[in-house]
Amino acid sequence: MITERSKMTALRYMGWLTGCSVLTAFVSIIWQAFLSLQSLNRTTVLLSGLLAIESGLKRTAQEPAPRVAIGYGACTDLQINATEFLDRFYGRRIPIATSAGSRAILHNEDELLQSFAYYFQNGAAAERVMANGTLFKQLLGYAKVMDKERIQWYMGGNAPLMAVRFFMEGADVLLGAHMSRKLRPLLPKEIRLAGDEIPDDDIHIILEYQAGDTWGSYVAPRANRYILHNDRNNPHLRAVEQLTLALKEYHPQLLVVSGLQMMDMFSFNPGEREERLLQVQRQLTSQPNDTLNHFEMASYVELRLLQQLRQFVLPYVDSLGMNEQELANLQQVLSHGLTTLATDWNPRIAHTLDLMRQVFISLLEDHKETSAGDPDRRRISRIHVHTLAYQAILTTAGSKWKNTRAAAAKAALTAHRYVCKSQFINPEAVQQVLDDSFATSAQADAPRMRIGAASPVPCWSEYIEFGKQRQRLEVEICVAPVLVCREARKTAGAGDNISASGLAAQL
Ligand SMILES: *[C@@H]1O[C@H](CO)[C@@H](O)[C@H](O)[C@H]1NC(C)=O
Ligand SMILES: *[C@@H]1O[C@H](CO)[C@@H](O)[C@H](O)[C@H]1NC(C)=O
Ligand SMILES: *[C@@H]1O[C@H](CO)[C@@H](O)[C@H](O)[C@H]1NC(C)=O
Ligand SMILES: CC(=O)N[C@H]1CO[C@H](CO)[C@@H](O)[C@@H]1O
Repeated sequence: MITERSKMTALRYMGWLTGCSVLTAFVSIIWQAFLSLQSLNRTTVLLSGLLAIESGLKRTAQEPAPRVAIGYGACTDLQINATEFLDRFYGRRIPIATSAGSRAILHNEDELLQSFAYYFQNGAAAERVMANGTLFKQLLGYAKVMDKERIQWYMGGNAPLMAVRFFMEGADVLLGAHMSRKLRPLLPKEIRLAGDEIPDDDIHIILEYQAGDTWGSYVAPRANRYILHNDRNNPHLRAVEQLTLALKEYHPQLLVVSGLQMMDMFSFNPGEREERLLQVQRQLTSQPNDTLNHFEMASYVELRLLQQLRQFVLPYVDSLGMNEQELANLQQVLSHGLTTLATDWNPRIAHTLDLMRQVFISLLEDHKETSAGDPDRRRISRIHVHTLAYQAILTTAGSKWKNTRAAAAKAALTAHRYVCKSQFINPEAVQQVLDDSFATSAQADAPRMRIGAASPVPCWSEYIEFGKQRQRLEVEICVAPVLVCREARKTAGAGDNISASGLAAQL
């Protein structure tokens, strides 16, 4: 039997417990609020820092617009929600993601689903050839029966997207591309076009997903896209010759080469691809030495094509732009003659910087070995790597590239504006991915840099050693934090906007 007294004790004890948990909850709410306020405060500080650096880039009315030329190709992008599309048309057919999914060329539905699973679970961007024209048409047909609000058509292709971004940054732009009468009006009329009118543009199917989207048991770790194409025009770089001709008159400060990832071997007879790449090389080498040449990397899967880039393109450019996947891949090709599979989607800054140094050194060494016999070769002087969380730009000290810090800030802001689809940056919609400081290399004694109110975009100088004689070259490196959007709206084409805005700031 329970006595009155023990009842009282129990009640008192419970009251005390309740009091305790109320207090705990209260403290934890305050603590959460404090933490989120702190992070909001930090975001606001970084944002105003980035905006202040960006505002220093305004050109005066007297300064002539920089002239930029860009090749090659254009297409129409058909953007769809990846998981909705696959669930609707392929239902329960969810394969096991294995490295077999990394194949470059797809021939049937099984290969498509395997390949998508592989990249989706890694959150890695991918661009693949659907060699089966029947299946590609079928997929387009499927997309078209989806609700009108569910699919979106855009102008696509690296070259036109970069061209528009350069134009928006105030440049005078020449674009080398063939386009249909339907596509041309989507390009600002001020952009000059070197290329023919064609009846139909190539179409790219862009399967987009957000961080946390699920497909079967797979969960995407970050927002990204998976691109499928079956191009007839783009692989052949049909506008190269017309652009070369137009360049003679145009004399740009910057020539950008992009879109070469479309040159899949399945589109060519033996020897034909080398012929086309040789045309690109001729275009690059026919530029006067006051035109800077830039090559925009992309997702390359075929080792042979990467080796051909090393032979025909890389020796003739001053600058390279790429994302973290493309950097890892290029580093593997240059150092070990291999390609990599999908890598970490959010690599540490130290790791990315080390890969950038390795790529830079490989290219300097290639240059040193071969430039004596070929005066047209250029020595690399700029590498821009964009990742979800930061922008890193390396430039040779004393080179023609101006404003490296502002270029990194600009690229970081463009990344945010693009992915959030908003010109206005709302600190509450932003997620911090970076810590307050980072190591500049994975080596044990590497200095650390702080990212904060005093330096939202840390920059520093260092010496890069290369060659057997340990030659030294001074470089400047800047790293800008990206204010990552909590809810990604659009990722396809982000790289084009980001790279172009960084380049425009450096002319
Ligand atoms: C191409 O795709 C169609 C439609 O899915 C399929 O029936 C056909 O077998 C595929 N062809 C090859 C060579 O795989
Ligand atoms: C796709 O649709 C699903 C379900 O309708 C949704 O949860 C997901 O966030 C969407 N993804 C994108 C990229 O819009
Ligand atoms: C650039 O080319 C001009 C004319 O061909 C030449 O006189 C000049 O020395 C070159 N400049 C450099 C930096 O190579
Ligand atoms: C935010 C941002 O820069 N978005 C632009 C990216 O480029 C396209 C054109 O290629 C513009 O329409 C976007 O406004």
